[in-house]
Amino acid sequence: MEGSRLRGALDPSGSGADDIAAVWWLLFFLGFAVFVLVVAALFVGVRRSGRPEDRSTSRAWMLGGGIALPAVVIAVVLAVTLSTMRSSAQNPPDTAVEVEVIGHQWWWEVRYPEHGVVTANEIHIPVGEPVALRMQSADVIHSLWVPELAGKLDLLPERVNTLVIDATRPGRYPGRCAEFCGLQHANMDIVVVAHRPDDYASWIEAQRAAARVPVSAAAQRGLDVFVASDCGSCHTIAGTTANGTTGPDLTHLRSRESIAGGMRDTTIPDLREWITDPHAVKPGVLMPGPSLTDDEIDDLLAYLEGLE
Ligand code: HEC
Ligand SMILES: [Cu+2]
Repeated sequence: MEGSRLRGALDPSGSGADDIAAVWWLLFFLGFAVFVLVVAALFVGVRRSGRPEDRSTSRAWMLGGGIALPAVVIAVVLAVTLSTMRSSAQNPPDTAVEVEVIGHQWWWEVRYPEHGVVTANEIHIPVGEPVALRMQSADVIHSLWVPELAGKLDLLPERVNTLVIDATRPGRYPGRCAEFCGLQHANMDIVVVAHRPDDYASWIEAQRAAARVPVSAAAQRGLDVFVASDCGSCHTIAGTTANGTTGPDLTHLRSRESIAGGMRDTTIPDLREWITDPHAVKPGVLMPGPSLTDDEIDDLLAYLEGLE
């Protein structure tokens, strides 16, 4: 739910989700028609009860309603489902925008190999263009589901699965991990942001840049803390010596809308809460617990605040 608009798979904004919604409505109306038919037959049966039975009519009902009708309904549903599955598994066109999505416990790494851009928990795409998501897992099986844009597809270790998505209108489309992947599976959200082409180009441009250099003494001390306390063994900040890849890239941390798979915002109070004790926010998280003094945390925040 966002605002007063009910959102989900039945409010599609992408071709993949359009096809799936069409199948859903077909199933719904077929099911409804069969239901009406059965209820009508029940009424007729009740009204006729006690009257002598006409064998040939009841045989016609049995053959028609019990065999022919279900066979036709199931054949139609099977054909439509198979053809939708086929079209949703089609290879992307050569012109598709290439994006790599890597599932981690419990966050999403998102890479744009053509631009050298790396981000987390957000996929930015140009509206109206096919986008090939090359998906893989760094650990266990995850599954990407953005109901308004496409169906689900698993992210497996050591195998790349491709999901082609497109967005027919600009906007933000929430998604989540749809395959139980451990303790914090429910806190592994993602958002697809579909931009107009110009906005997409400027987003890419901004993300390509190295991190802002510290502008205050506190921020400089924060960068030193970041490097000295080994944050950089798990996190990359482009333009610094921090180049770890087991945690989210923080180069443009504050350009994102959330941290920790959607659990908190990128505001300073939320970042403070996270850095002070990530396990209090997300129990089991694969980031070490508190080890910093209050002063170090202040300095770190002064530095992280500038990572826009
Ligand atoms: C052992 C690896 C590791 C170390 C060391 C580590 N982190 Fe993390 N960090 C992670 C992981 C993994 C996540 C993502 C957790 C999740 O969302 O489930 C994370 C998330 C974050 C986030 C939120 C980013 C986002 O987009 O969700 C920030 C900010 C952060 N870490 C800062 C730090 C700082 C500052 C330090 C040093 C004090 C540090 N980390 C040390 C692994 C690490
Ligand atoms: Cu997952």
